[in-house]
Amino acid sequence: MSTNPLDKEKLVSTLYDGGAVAMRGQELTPEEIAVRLYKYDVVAPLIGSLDDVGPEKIREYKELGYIAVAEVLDGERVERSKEALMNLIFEDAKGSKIQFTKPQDQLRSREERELAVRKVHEYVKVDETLRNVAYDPKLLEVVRNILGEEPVLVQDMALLKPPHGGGEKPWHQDMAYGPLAYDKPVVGVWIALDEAALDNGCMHVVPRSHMDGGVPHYAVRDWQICDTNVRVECDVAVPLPPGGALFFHGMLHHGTPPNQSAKRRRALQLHYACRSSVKVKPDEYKRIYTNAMTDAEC
Ligand SMILES: O=C(O)CCC(=O)C(=O)O
Repeated sequence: MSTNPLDKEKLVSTLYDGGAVAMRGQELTPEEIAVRLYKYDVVAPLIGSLDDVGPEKIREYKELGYIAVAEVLDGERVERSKEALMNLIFEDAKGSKIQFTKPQDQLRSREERELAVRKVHEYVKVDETLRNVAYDPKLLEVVRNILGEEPVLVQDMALLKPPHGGGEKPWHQDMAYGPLAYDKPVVGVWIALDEAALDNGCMHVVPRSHMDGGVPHYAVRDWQICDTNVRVECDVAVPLPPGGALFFHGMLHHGTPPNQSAKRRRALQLHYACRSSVKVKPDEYKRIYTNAMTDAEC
């Protein structure tokens, strides 16, 4: 791959502030991405429910960097959460933020509008149903046991990967994104609202990769780990039923392949930090998560 053409100082401050950055463009087709950058033969086991997440499962989280739970939300809460999300997209965003992949004036039908939404964020402050998911006492208890102290919700988003071409989220560490760059680990909770399966872009993880600490990210197809630095051979896929959730360490290498199926793939993603955490300073962020100091190329 070619040298990053972006101004490094500007890139680092934009990323640290949570802004979008210009990417180099697509060099692989979605089909190539799906087969070359992901594996589908090893699948994570599921723990039944949040009640089953005892000390042994917390130890497993610490060792592997993740655990997956089959039922975090029951069927009724899944339906209500999807309805709440669709109301934000179609009725009234109420101050939440919606990211479209196409200009809105080109979206003529309801279906076109829904399929063009990639992300809805900051919904917790405006929607009660979704707020109740983020502050679910049993979910918070698991996060508290993982962190070993009181969790603080620091980010809430919904990620929609539409049928027939919803794009990949390349391999990355969540803490490499400025708003999550804290001095202590953050915990991500990714909750499937539709079934997240091998063919519609479920989560994929590299077990134990959180132990590597922060690694440099590059502006390629997204803010991501260089494709050649991903241990694809260790990929474990995490298919989930609706209402199932992945709890994962903020430095775990993870990604999602494109959705080439005819099915929707909608998910909520919540991030929690320790109450005592502080953000790393921009220079520290630059040293850990970028190549600005080493000039190592992707
Ligand atoms: O839901 C997805 O496709 C990817 C989610 C993710 O890893 C992220 O946004 O950090």
